[in-house]
Amino acid sequence: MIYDHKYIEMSWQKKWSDEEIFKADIKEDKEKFYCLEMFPYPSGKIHMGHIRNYAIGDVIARYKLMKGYNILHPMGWDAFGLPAENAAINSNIHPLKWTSDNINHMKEQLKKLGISYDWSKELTTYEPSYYIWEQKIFVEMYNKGLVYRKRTNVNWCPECLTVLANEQVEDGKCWRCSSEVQVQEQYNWFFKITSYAEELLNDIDKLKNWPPRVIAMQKNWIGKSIGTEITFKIKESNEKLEVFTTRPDTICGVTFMSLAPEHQLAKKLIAGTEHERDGQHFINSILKEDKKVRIATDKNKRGFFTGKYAINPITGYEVPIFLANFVLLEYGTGAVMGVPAHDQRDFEFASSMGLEIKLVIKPVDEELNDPLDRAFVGSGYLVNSNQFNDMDNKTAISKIIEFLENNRSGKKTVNYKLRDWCISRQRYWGTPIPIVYCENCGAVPVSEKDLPVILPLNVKITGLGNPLKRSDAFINTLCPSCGGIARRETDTMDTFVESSWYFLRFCSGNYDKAPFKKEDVNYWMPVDQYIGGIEHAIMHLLYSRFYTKVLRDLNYLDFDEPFTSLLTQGMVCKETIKCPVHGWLFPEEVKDNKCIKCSADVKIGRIEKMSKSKKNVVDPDDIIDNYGADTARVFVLFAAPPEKDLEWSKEGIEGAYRFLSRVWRLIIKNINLFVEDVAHDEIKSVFSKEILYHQHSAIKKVTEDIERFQLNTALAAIMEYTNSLYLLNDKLSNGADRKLFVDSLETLLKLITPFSPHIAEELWRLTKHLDYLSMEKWPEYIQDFIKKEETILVVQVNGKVRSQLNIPRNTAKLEAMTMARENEKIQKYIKGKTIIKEIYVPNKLVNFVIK
Ligand code: ANZ
Ligand code: ZN
Repeated sequence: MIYDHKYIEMSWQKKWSDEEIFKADIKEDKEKFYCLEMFPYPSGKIHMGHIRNYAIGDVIARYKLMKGYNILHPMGWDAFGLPAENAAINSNIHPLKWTSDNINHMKEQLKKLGISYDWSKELTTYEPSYYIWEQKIFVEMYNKGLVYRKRTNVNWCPECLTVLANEQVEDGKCWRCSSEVQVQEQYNWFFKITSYAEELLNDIDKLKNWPPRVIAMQKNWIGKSIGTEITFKIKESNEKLEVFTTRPDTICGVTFMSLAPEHQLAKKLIAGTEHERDGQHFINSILKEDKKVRIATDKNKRGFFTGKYAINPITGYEVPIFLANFVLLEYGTGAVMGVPAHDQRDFEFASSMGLEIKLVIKPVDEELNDPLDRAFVGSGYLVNSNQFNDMDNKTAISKIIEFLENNRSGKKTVNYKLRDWCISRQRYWGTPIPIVYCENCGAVPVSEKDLPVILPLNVKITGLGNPLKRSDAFINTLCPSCGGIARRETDTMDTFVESSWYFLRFCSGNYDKAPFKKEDVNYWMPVDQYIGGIEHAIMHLLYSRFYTKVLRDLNYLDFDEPFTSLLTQGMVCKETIKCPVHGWLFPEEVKDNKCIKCSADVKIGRIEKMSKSKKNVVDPDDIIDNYGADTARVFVLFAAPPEKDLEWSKEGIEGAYRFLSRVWRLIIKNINLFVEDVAHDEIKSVFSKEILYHQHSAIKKVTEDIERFQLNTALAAIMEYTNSLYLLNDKLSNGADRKLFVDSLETLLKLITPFSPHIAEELWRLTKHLDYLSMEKWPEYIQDFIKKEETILVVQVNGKVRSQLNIPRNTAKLEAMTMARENEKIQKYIKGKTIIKEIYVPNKLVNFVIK
């Protein structure tokens, strides 16, 4: 009987699906386990990264199922978003058709992997039955004051004709199309995520099973900072300048002020002065700079003197006010008091502008260069600071705050780097924002009974602007409040909104009375294991955490955090080939290490993340066709621990296939043992104990490794176990041992089930089992069988007994000899001598012959 993976995989996928064995239902008497992989964007085809993500998830889901948990393991489609619209522009296919075709294809591919999904809960975010609830929640958030509309400077991509979130701007370029991002002022809708900043930060403590790296990224993004807001009067003006500082102790060292060029005071300060034109020019030039570059310490500081002065509330000194590129509008108050002696950016700015550098903190046991060659940022005591002189700077902070508060020119504050979430997109293929604009009433949310606001399918997508703006049928409506003529909002929601709650919707399948049932989410949530890429470490996870808290406050659910445990899997990489003339090449474009186009020597070997542009992708379909899904799964799981990058190799695939074939042959050649009727005698023989030893050691190792997500070493242990079974197989004799051996073969099949479920099920059925192996109980190990019996090893030197050691029975020769040689007593005899012969009798004796 040969291992016919194609037939086996097809037939088991059909059985599992026909009998719905992975269908999830609430069972109050059972402990639940919600296993979730980040749902994919239906871009067209499954890639190796998906296979890895889903294979890892499936091992965990199937393992927990066998451990007796009630499992929820769903799958769906993050189906709104730009690529569909771009496909419409480029190939004139409707986004709906493009996306749904992709979904159908990818679903076929996914089904061929044999993942234990409950497909009955499948969801697709472009369905009105999904986004209706998103719109309802939007309205509820609006009514609660968690949504607002504001005119802001936004990052505008001139290519995609859309606003980009800060996170979507990379090096001043659009993350999608790499065009230069522009700054534009326009109305946008925001979710008030900042009102949850403190809770989002504090609740990180509840995320015990999240990777430390992701936790650090979340904390950083929220960016809490405790400081002081100080008010400086502006000379000969009624205006005031508010700054945010974490170092009020340095206030007497302020020698200039700097303002974000976008600050509302910037234009006012220069208006009507001789500086106006140059200042405006300066402002425009800064707006184009990338914000990350602006605040970097090593980048050129640029400033523009406004001609105005600010007055220090403590010293009364007057200092010049600048507009400066390194001050950002979004942080603090958008204005900074410049203390060049104690802040490196200010130091660089002052140095390049020729401004005064005034030392106000001196270290206790260190001499500073005079003049300073860089800012002194350490602690010390105050100098040049009037009544605060000689105080240590920690004390001075509270004293200065006290002084400022008494004089109404300052107060303690907390600042967060986190900004409100801009959720509007000037795009067609998304959830319509359920707002109408009425001449009398202004912006009014759509009434609940009129939801969903359906995205019209009948529109022309030309690539220019938002097609909804040209759809009269969509735009024209009546005001829900006064019944007058009104126009619909044409912005749609950021697709991150859909992915902020899909995991909740899964709990109630396709429920049509509400986004989900409270009792369902309270049973299934939080997700016990979430698995996905590190690229979602910030936005998606933060937004989902925020949305969960909002829904809690809207009384939809009773918990605070959506994901108990998070695993971020590494990338799938492969060697690349590069021609000095033609760039990246496919393997077919190379012959004898030369480019077939130009015969130049190519460079082979740089390992890169698989990507179409680098021509190093592998099509999962080919592997599944040629080797089978089980092989593909075993390969990706064995080649690296889940969180590390994985390097593709053909040898690896072939190795995985050989391993599965070995398992296949082992069972097939013993198939008759499974029907033999032998008594289960007492376990007495040494051989029986050996079988049990290997069996239970394997159970222990594989179980513990899966629990720790060491899926690669779990597989290594299974491979080792398979080898042991082959060796034991040759020594099989009496009836009792045969029974035990059958049992240990069954254990092997159970252990491989989460990794390669199809072959496991097939062999289970071939060995006369009628139930699904996928539903069998996970084996438990018995500690007693793993303990190795001890034996006394006599150690001689030149034939005389010099020591005796207790060692585990059947210790390998090398190990036994090492223990004997390193024994203290023996060392006395052999140290400095040459061993000319070593005699070894297993389990009994070692003799060193020395000279
Ligand atoms: C004066 C000062 C003196 C400062 C000193 C630091 C050291 P964190 O810790 O990240 O919260 N700052 C404030 N608002 C800013 C903005 N909009 N753009 C750029 N920089 C801004 O940083 C707080 C410090 O960053 C503040 O404290 C301010 O500089 C600067 F010896 O004020 B400091
Ligand atoms: Zn109205």
